[in-house]
Amino acid sequence: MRTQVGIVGAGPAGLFLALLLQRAGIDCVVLEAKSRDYVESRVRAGVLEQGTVDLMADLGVDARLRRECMIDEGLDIRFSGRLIHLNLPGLTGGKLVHIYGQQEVVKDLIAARLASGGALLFEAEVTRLDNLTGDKPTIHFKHDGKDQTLTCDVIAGCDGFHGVCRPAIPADLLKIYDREFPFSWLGILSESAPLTEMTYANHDRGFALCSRRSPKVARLYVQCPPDDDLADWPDSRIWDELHVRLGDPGRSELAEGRIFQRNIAPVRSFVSAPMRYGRLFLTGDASHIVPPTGAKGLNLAVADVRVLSRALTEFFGNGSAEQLDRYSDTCLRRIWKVVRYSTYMTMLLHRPPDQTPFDREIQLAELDYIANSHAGAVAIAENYVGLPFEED
Ligand code: RFL
Ligand code: PHB
Repeated sequence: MRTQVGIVGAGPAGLFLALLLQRAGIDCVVLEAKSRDYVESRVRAGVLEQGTVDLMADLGVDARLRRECMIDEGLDIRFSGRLIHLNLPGLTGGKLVHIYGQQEVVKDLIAARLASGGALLFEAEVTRLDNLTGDKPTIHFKHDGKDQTLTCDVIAGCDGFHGVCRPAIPADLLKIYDREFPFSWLGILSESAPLTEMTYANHDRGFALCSRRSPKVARLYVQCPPDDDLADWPDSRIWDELHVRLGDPGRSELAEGRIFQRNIAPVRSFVSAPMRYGRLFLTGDASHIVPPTGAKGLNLAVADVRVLSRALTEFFGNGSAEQLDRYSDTCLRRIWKVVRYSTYMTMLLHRPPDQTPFDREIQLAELDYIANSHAGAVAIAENYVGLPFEED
């Protein structure tokens, strides 16, 4: 097999890239290790920045999003019995976010790719990359029980944090920045009405968050110790912690319902740079992870592929590698700002086990400052709705 761009991974990064390249008339093949059913039902993000929604509109894949998404104009932070309400349009000149599950985005992108006849192979696990510094890099993968190869002009590594593309870059050429926080997130989906606003809580017992997927489905998270597993968290314990941490000790505000999905995810900031090695370009979680407190991972993956698709359009259009050569630096400027914001929100809202009384007072003073400062409120709101694209 041969193609212009071999895309490893059919998460948001790989799928958005495939649709962008297809629109530019560039041939590409997407190889995904898991089954279609598996990737379409993987529950993760929910908050889409305007830039992500605009890109879906631009690609003509926003019809279901328009019908089913929820528009979020506010963000609440509860702490010490107090409430900070951030009115997003008021603080950002009219911007807001859309709530629409990542797996719904993924379903819409897969449907569009397959409807157009574009190549997208499921259960095609990439095992090895070859010849990355030559002009015909090769992908080795297993599909239908056979070892196969895909010869490309360029490879896009969109295979997430545990993929094979980042490890294909010689370790001595990568600078790794890694910060694992001493807590995880237990996340659930529940058949119950969510709170009316997106609500983050900093409580003495730890962080909690109430988001939603529909008026009848709540997406809820609580901070837990990093080595906890789901067996440590029977339903009653989850609800007890949610009520207390979200400031509902009388259990009258937050409705309970059947929990139909649950998982525990680590909280970490990770960046590997540069995002390029020869003809291999990394995007999204393959190259960086941000703590979920900022709700940015998917949006950052989309920002990377916007830059990469433009650079590849120039490269295949007139042979110029100028934008490709700047790809890593262009992306990393946004990435570090998003890592900064996500780390800031994480440290503002969680209770690390080793938090000193001094650190706790600083945290509460910061929340008090935001509650009373327009500048403090704007700084959160403008990052939450998504920073502008400087390269535009
Ligand atoms: P993905 O989604 O991990 O997709 C990578 C794909 O590559 C495949 N793959 C391979 N395919 C072929 N061969 C191999 N050898 C392969 N190895 C791997 C995988 O099967 C997979 O299909 O990465 P991508 O596309 O970069 O997308 C990144 C996002 O998924 C991620 O950043 C977000 O989910 C992060 N995130 C959030 N982001 C937001 O923008 N807003 C949010 O509200 C938000 N909430 C979250 C989150 C992540 C969370 N978890 C689970 C860590 C909430 C949580 C709890
Ligand atoms: C979600 O809806 O899954 C969600 C919302 C806000 C976050 C993270 C995840 O910060």
